[in-house]
Amino acid sequence: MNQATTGTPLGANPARGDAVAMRGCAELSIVVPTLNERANVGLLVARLREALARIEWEVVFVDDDSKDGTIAAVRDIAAIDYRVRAIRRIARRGLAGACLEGILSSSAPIVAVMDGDLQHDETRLSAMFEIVRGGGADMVIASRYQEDGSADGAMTQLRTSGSRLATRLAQSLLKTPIHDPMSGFFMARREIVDAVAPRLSRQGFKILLDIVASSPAMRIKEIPYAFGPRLHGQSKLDSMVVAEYIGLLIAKASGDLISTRFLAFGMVGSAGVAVHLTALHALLSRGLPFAAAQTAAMFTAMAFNYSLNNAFTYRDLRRRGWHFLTGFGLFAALCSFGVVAGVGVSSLLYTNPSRWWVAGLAAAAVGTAWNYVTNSAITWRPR
Ligand SMILES: Nc1nc2c(ncn2[C@@H]2O[C@H](COP(=O)(O)OP(=O)(O)O)[C@@H](O)[C@H]2O)c(=O)[nH]1
Ligand SMILES: [Mg+2]
Repeated sequence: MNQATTGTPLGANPARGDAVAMRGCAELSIVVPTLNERANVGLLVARLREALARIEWEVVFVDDDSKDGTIAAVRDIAAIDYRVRAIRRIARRGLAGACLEGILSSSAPIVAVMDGDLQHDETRLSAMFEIVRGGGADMVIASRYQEDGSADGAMTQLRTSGSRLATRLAQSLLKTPIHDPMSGFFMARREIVDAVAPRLSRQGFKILLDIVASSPAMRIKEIPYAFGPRLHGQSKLDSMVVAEYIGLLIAKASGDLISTRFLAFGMVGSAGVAVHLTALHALLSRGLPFAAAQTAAMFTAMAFNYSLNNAFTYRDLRRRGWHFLTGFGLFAALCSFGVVAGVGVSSLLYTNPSRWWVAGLAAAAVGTAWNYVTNSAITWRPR
């Protein structure tokens, strides 16, 4: 029996005594990524209750298995407030991926992302909501750098300059007119995110930039806010975030041809070549026979590449403990095939001795592509 014949929501049959839940989903889903924010979540929910008194809202905390018991704190609040939900992610890291997962887990027609550390001014949410609901924009960004907005209370001089530089880079590379493409505080119509979700990077910090770059026809408005100081806990922004950010810019500027991960993999590979040559030189100068020196240098470079890739390139899928060791076995085996494939291609191309470098470059490209594709699919496959 369907809705047309029963006049009730799909699947429910009152004649059979089914209960019909008539409460629809919220009008606004707020996604809050958290990593060790136990001391902040209760206060944030209290502030949301006050700021959103006239809106049907829900909040989804997406926690990357914080060690400080953040998820337990969220569940305590959820036990008394049905609008509070929790997602606990295990063995995964990454702000962008957490935000995306939270958005995709929710159903409200309008979604927002904000930090869990009280640095984002929740009193701006209702104004943002009115703009999106009223059709004034597809997305509203709460911006730190408009006339009345400020970041004075929260950032050190170095971070302010770094953030401004990153903003300029984003603006010129992506040709985005927005003032604060680095903001982590925004709201959008659900369809906007749904449409581009499969293409968004799950690594890194900057999901907003990624959504904006992937949705050229979107109508955006910015409203100012004061970026407040962190009350409890510590910032998780580290130097890797800067590297990931540059990777994201290059990925977007190349129309997603070059992914952040591939770029990192390539950079680690280039550093590995230097390690290989240094080790080879050192071992040869100690009088080791060439074959032995070459084998030892190769393993040193592989161990170096594997460890660096595990720590940075695939930091969100990092292998630990016993899995670290088995992963090295996989990596070494796959890369050995990469050498064979590279040598095969270069011998096919090596027809003219004066163009030796063409064959050499082709070997490096084929080897790198093989290593990247197979190791992404096997050694660091998403678990
Ligand atoms: N789920 C999840 N949340 C994160 C991660 N890194 C940071 N966060 C959260 O993202 C928000 C912004 O991070 P924060 O360290 O305050 O960045 P900052 O304000 O730029 O210094 C906070 O709510 C953090 O708890 C992560 O890897 N996973
Ligand atoms: Mg913060």
